[in-house]
Amino acid sequence: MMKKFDPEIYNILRKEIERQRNTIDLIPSENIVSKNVLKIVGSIFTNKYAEGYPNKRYYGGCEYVDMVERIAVERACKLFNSEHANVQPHSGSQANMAVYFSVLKPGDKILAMDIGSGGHLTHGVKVNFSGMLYNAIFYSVDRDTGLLNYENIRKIANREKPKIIVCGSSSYSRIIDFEKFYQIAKEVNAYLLADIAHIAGLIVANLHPSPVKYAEFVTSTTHKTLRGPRGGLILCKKDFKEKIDSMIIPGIQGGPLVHVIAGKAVAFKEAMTKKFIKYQNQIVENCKVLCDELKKRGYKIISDGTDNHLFVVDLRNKNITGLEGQKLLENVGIITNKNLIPFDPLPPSITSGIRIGTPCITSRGMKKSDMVKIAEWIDETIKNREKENILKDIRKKVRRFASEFPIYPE
Ligand code: DSN
Repeated sequence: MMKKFDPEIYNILRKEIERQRNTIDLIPSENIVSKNVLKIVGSIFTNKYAEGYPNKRYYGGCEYVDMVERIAVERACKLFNSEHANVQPHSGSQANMAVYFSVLKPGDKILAMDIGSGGHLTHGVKVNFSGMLYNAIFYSVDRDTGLLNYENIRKIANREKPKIIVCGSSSYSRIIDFEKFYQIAKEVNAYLLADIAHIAGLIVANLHPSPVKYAEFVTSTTHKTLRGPRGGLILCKKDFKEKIDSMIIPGIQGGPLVHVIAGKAVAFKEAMTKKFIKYQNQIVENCKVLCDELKKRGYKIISDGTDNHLFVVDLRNKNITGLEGQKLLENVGIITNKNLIPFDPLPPSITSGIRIGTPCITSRGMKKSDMVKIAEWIDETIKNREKENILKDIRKKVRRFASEFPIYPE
């Protein structure tokens, strides 16, 4: 039907399906959802307006929507052992915005990780609302080790007395000590916001410590390691329940995306299974192998390794920029993203690094032995960047290899 009515969009969709099938996706923030999540997100729940919360809606006809949202909230609380959950944020950015708007006034001080070290746009970057509205100051990773230096963070916090401390990262490949962040926040009487967008799945599987018992606020997306639909989530202590809920609606959002909330509920249920725990373990194992294989081939990794689902490669010793690396790899069907390295001399549009992660390829069923092949193709591509005949051969191999793995996991 779609093919007949709108061949233009239909054909683009076919092409995107082929692209996803025939490439190796190493972007750590991407994943592929289960058939169940895909189905419910494409369901008639998309038709319903439901501004408000269960039993307190501005629209009639919400009896089933109420059931879905209640289940999603209950499952999120159970999964993360949280006192309260709000499942309505459309994205991680809106989740962070709701937290800031709940407890900060314009001009208040935020202390967060700088973007080169792995912080996110919404952690106070100047061009983002968080940097425009608030006085953002930053901590970085240690220049020599690429690791968080908690003593240094403590010093900055004591000197600057921020109103909120933000921890959590989009490209830090090591364990984050949330307890230490909590101690620092308490010392300076700051709120603690832990943004676990990247590591939420790992936390569920106990492969990374959880910040939930420490931080007043925990925000996340639901589509990265958590492998749910594209969306956001806020977990908070019950004392902040009213503030957070009323900041999401009517504060910064209108009607919730009910079809996405239903998808979140299904994804949370999936995340409670043994299969999910096994999947998370495989992500981390794959990531370590891929990282080690690249190191063996002379690649410099920020912090010299990984404890989680991602790592950042410093490409300077290979004499290419992040942008060039991303393009070269994309040309053979390996999808990565250029990424700032700590203290990067190059701007974010070019960068000196690329970020690599394994959530997506692990969802497709790739295992440790496949990581060796992928590392070899990455290296061969970068080494032979001017030899079109070799690149052509790699492109063919990547395509054949990738197409054997499903893009619709059960
Ligand atoms: N864009 C996400 C990522 O790639 O990490 C963060 O929002």
